[in-house]
Amino acid sequence: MARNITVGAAQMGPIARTESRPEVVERLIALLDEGADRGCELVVFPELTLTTFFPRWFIEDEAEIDRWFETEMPGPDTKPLFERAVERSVGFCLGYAEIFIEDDGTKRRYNTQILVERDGSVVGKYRKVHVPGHAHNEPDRPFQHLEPYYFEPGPGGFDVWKAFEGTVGMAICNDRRWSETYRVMGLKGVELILIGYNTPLHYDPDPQQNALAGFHNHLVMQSGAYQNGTYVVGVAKGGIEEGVDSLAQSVIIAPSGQIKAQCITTGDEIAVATIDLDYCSFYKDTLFDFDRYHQSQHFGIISQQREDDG
Ligand code: CDT
Repeated sequence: MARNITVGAAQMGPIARTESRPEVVERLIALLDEGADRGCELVVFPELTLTTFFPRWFIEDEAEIDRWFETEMPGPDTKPLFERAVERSVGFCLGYAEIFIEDDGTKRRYNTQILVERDGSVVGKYRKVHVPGHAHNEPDRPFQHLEPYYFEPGPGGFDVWKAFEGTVGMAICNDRRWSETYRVMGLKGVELILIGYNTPLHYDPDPQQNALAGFHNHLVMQSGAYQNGTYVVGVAKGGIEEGVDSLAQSVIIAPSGQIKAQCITTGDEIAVATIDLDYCSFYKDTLFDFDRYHQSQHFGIISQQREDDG
């Protein structure tokens, strides 16, 4: 028995600051169509897919900030993507900036990703937990990375959903560097983790890491896949966007840790692979059989450390 599903890593090239949502959605639909033509049942888009990576600018005016965020999904601009997905019977995963209003009126901003089934229904929403960069204006940097200024960490942690004939989880960009991200979903039986990313090739706090950006990107996702017996799809918004060069190299990784498909450009491109979700069990039922071998009693510190540090 095999549980085959064809997935596409729908990498995007740069999005200009002036590019409108409808223009971006046209690009997404073109990628979705190519994926559908190549047999995809699920297409994965990057982090903050709908706009340029706006956290590189310090914006003070609240109305101007709000313009980078979505208040509904689908909204008028994203509806055509949902409609085309239903027409082509292709599911998708989409990253965007979300404004969420609590019942008491509190306004929250998250870096969010949703999983949409082939019938257009939203089956899961994930809000980025690890929010990297700096919270204050630092105009002397070559460019800024103000995610903590714009987003609060998602309160929901790492969930998994029954979808696409398997168990699917999500993470966003910096989350992929933390082994706990994968392990929490691994303990919940994840078989396919979908990750969008925007990773500048220049890391200002320690530029000696710049040359290793591509290596580290694959290192963390391949390890996460192997150590948890799961597929990982990592999808970039790459290329030179508003003067900032970002990593591309989007990939589909097998539970063995091997790369099954990879984008070769830094622009809009889809890498496609047919994956057998049953293949996860070769790792989940052997070396990484958590029920038999995982010694969770030694790992309490992982969840206590933040509280202990105050
Ligand atoms: N978007 C995102 O999370 N990027 C980070 C780099 C930020 S460096 C301040 C990443 O881990 O790729």
